[in-house]
Parts: sequence; C-alpha cells; structure tokens
Amino acid sequence: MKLYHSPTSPYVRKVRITAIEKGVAERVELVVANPWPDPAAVVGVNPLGKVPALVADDGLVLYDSPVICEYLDSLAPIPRLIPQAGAARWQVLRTQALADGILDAAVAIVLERRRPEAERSTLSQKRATEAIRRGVAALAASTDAAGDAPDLGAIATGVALGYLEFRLPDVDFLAAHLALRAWWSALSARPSFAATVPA
Ligand SMILES: N[C@@H](CCC(=O)N[C@@H](CS)C(=O)NCC(=O)O)C(=O)O
Repeated sequence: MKLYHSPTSPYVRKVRITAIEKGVAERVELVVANPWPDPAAVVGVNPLGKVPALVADDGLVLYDSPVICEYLDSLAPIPRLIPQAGAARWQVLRTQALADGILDAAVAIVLERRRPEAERSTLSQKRATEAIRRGVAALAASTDAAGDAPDLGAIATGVALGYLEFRLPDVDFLAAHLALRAWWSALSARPSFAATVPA
C-alpha cells in the first residue's frame, strides 16, 4: 500500500496511528506529497488535492481519512478499532466525526493566521475557536477511562488534541478539562502516538 502523506497533517497522523495499532504499518509505504506548495503531487490520486490518500495493493484508491481508517480496520480482525454493529459502532464514528471537526476548525484558524493581517477574518477565527471549545467539552464529557485500548474515536481524539497543542499552543483548550488532559497524556505515551509526533 502507498500512503500519500505530508508529515504534519493530523489526518495523515490518524491514518498512521491506525495502521500501527492494527499491526499493518510495515505494509504501508509513505509517499511524501505536500499539497500546499505542490497540489499536483496528490491530485493524481485524489481529485480534491488533499492528503491522506491511499493506494491499496490491488490498485484501489481511497481518500478521506475516515474511509482509509475503516479500510485499514478491515485488514485484520484484531484489534477491532470500529465496532461492527450496534450503538458502540455509532458512538465511535460520532467521536471520530467530532474530533475531525475540531481538526477542521483548527486547520481553518491556522490557515487564517497565515494570511496577511489585513485579510484575516476575526469573525471566522472566533467561530472556529468557539466550535473547538464546544467540541473539546463534548469530548471531555464522553471519553472513556485512560488505559483502555484505543478505538478509532480515541485515536481521532488524541490526534485532535495533539494538533491543538502543536499548532495553537497559545490557547489552552484543556484548561477546564483536567481529566481529559490526563487521559490524553496516557494515550500519547503509546508507541503509535510517540512514533508519529509531528516535527
Ligand atoms: N476530510 C479530510 C481532510 C484532509 C485535509 O484537509 N488534508 C489537508 C492537509 S492537513 C490537505 O491536504 N489540504 C490541502 C488543500 O486543502 O488544498 C480527511 O479527513 O482526510
């Protein structure tokens, strides 16, 4: 399999952690494709011009990190990162959607901050910041106890919190959520997280 990736993309990190937790990381060849300076690097595999994109061994092309993670989860029965049915399945997928939404809002702020000051929208940044605050509060209300083997919801949550710390360190989104901070700290010690810390 080939994973088109940029080293600092949090969506890519989620896929890489999923591959490690599933025990299939050695089957994944990393292909550097940074879409910001060079959109052509990835449009051949993803018409949206975004990473991650995966080319499976049989030539199947997949994109959007939730789809790629579900594909990786299907490659081996154990550990199961997305429950196959029932309420547990929908809760994991919802948590992933929540964490990915936090990422989308955080990425929007990062991009806004990179624009010339006169072109920045304070309203967009404020809306995104508030969405992140509400999202983190919802994660804090629902995250499982520390020490559990992570499912895809936990992986996505850990990646989102890591990205907030990496790109928006001036805002302490976890200040009011000390239990979530402790949970995340324990999760971050796992080899899969330690091996994928963004440089
Ligand atoms: N929903 C997508 C988001 C992927 C995404 O936004 N990737 C960013 C890198 S962090 C990207 O490639 N952006 C390039 C662009 O928007 O042109 C996923 O989960 O895979």
